[in-house]
Amino acid sequence: MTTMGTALIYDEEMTKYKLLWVDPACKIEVPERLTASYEALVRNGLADRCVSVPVREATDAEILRVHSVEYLEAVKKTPYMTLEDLKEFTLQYGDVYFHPNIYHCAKLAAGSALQLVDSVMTGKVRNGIALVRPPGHHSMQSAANGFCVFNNVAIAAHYAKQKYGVKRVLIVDWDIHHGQGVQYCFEDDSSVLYFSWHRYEHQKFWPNLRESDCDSVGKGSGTGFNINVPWNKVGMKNSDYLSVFFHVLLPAAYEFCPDLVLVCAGFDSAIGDPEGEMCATPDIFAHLTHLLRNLAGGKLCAVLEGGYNLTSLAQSVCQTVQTLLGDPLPQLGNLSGPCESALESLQCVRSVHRQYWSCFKHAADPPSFDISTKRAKLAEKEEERTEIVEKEACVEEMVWPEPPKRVSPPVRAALLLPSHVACPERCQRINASALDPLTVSKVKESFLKHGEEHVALQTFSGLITLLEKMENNEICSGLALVSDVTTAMMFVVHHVAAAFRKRLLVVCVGKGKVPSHLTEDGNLLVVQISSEHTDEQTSKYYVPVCLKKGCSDTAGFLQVVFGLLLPLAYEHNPSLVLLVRTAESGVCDGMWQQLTGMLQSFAQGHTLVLVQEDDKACVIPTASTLLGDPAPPLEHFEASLSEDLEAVERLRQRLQADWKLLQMTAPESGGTAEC
Ligand code: Q7Y
Ligand code: ZN
Repeated sequence: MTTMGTALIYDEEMTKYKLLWVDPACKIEVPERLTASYEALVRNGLADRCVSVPVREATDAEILRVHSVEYLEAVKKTPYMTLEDLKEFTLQYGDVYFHPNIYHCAKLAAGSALQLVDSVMTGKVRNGIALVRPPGHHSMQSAANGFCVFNNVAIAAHYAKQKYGVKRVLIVDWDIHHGQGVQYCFEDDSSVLYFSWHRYEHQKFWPNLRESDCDSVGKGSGTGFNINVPWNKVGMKNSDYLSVFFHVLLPAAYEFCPDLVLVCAGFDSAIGDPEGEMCATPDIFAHLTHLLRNLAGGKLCAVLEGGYNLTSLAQSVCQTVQTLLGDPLPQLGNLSGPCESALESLQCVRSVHRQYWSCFKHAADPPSFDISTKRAKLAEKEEERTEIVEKEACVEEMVWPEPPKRVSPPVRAALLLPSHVACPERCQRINASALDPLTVSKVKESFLKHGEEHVALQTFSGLITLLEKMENNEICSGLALVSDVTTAMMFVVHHVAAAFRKRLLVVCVGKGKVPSHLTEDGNLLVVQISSEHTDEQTSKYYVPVCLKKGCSDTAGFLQVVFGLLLPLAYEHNPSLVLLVRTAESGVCDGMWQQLTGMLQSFAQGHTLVLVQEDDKACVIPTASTLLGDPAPPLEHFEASLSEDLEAVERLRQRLQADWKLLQMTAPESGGTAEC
């Protein structure tokens, strides 16, 4: 596969409608939302790097897959209405406004989503984003709602199924509002998994629906295919969002195994937004996008929904697009654990879904306190009005640093290979340079077995070159095919500690000795996944995971990746990742590529992969992933052994006191969660 692009759909026409009368609820939905986003993409040189795809109008037939004839016919009349008629027409719906040009724009918005689906499904591009107005996710079969006229993403999901025979569509709605329109549309449909997180505050936040709570799981054959995560407090942070991805969305999404991912990409969930009042920073969207990038072979279509702070919106859009383009991810610093309220939500969602998804089979019971009591209690407190006013004032003044520029090193992947192994396309071959005499003597002393000196010295020198080039940001990632992977790993760990004092994450796949004795200073975190039982350890920096069936157990492996590895790695925040595949690791290429891809979330993509020489068949797939190609989708897999899941769960419980991102249950207080 050659490098494939990212589609960008934008048309100025969609800025050509606005609110024509006074309505405080609607005044935030302005044309500048689109121009600010697009101009930021242009300013950062991102628009130029995308494939520009033209808009089109959705046809009546396409719109009618989701909406009723009566509703479509009614909206069709709005271009001819007087101002008074438009106001009158608007009144029958909630939190939306009409304008003589909005019908045209709504057809373009839906059509943009369809153009995006076409571009991705025909392979013209790998992924893409559509910057559209009006948004879509609140609009229902026969009603406009929440600034939405036609349900762009729902229409796109139907279209993908019908035109391309897509069997399973995942819709990720990271907008801060519940896309009830999407939920209603696919409630009884098991071919569409709808995930939404949303500000809820025990039903006190708009649209105040009982069915936005986490116990709305879908109906009929669609039962289990609707996942709602309510946020019951404002001020949620990056850690809260990531926790929900690790412990809810990603396990379910991988088990669902979508052929296409659609994102209701609303950015009112970002800091500074007057609607969301959350505190997640724009760079979180780089990570959310990346974490979805290896589903469905990378086929991802993001369609703009909300986002009302123009600065926050524009930054978030840029972060999303830059990840779609495959640029290295920004490091997310100082992550804490999820707050107590987020933990309550996590626990509720996982417990209601444990009967539908095998990844949640061992989820804890729901929190012991009665949620409905809590809701009632909250309803009593009516002095909350003043509190809300204060909060809004605070949001106005919200400031956050602009995300730093994400720079791509000139070389994406550099390879250290024995001369008889060909270097794959698009990669750079690294030649070992001469080592200085001091290093040579040190290396000889500590690492060399007798008789292999020449080969090993060359390897070590090559590894040092790779590390230095990464340190200088000349290359992004490296892959070394070595004759003794264990020694090479020990060498790299020692060298990194001595020369760079970096925070290092070592992920070792397969059996063998690991540098577990070097973890005292907190700079080194070692996670080993193998079929080998290791004695119970007490260090928080050495995490040996045993899977009975080894790394070929896809479900077990994913449980480890989402439940342990990613949370640990995000919290450790390494500046270098060392990924090691020992001989006979048993890991299949598909899983290995998923792992390699996901680990590029860290250290601005600086990953050094070590592979045993006789495993040379994996050089091409590994290099492809390091170059940014999405991993192929995993084939259907069996649920993993109960005893493995229980062992992973025990490990998680042991570690969660030290690593807060591993937490997925609320403390047994039943009290008032504070954020
Ligand atoms: C719809 C939206 C779509 C609270 C007032 C309630 C609700 C406005 C609808 C929002 N301050 N306003 O943003 S993504
Ligand atoms: Zn929204």
